[in-house]
Amino acid sequence: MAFASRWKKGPSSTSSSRSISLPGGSRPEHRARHPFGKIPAFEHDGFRLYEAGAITRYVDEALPGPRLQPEDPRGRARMNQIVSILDSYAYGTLVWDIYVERVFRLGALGERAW
Ligand SMILES: N[C@@H](CCC(=O)N[C@@H](CS)C(=O)NCC(=O)O)C(=O)O
Repeated sequence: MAFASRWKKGPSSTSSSRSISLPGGSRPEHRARHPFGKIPAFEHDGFRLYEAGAITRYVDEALPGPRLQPEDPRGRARMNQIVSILDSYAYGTLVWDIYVERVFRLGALGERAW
């Protein structure tokens, strides 16, 4: 979600996507950007932020480009409901059970992440 929003807005910010699943946990420089050692971690003009929802909404509001969120309250509420459903009920299956197991681990992207 955070990466998709950056892609739609353009490359004027940085975020960390390197593998953090290293023996011993995430690197100290990553911990400085995300105290829980997770991804994504994001920086824009010296402003650091973590948590995908916060990053995505910031990208939408602070960066130029097409609006990513519906303008009307009901449309935004529906969007937030869908994001929450995906985070709460679909994330584990989609990311860890399917993407990580079948794409990442099997090297479908041309390299092994760990
Ligand atoms: N609530 C956080 C969740 C962050 C999160 O769990 N990220 C996952 C990847 S999508 C992660 O870093 N997993 C690796 C790990 O837990 O070691 C957010 O929305 O940014």
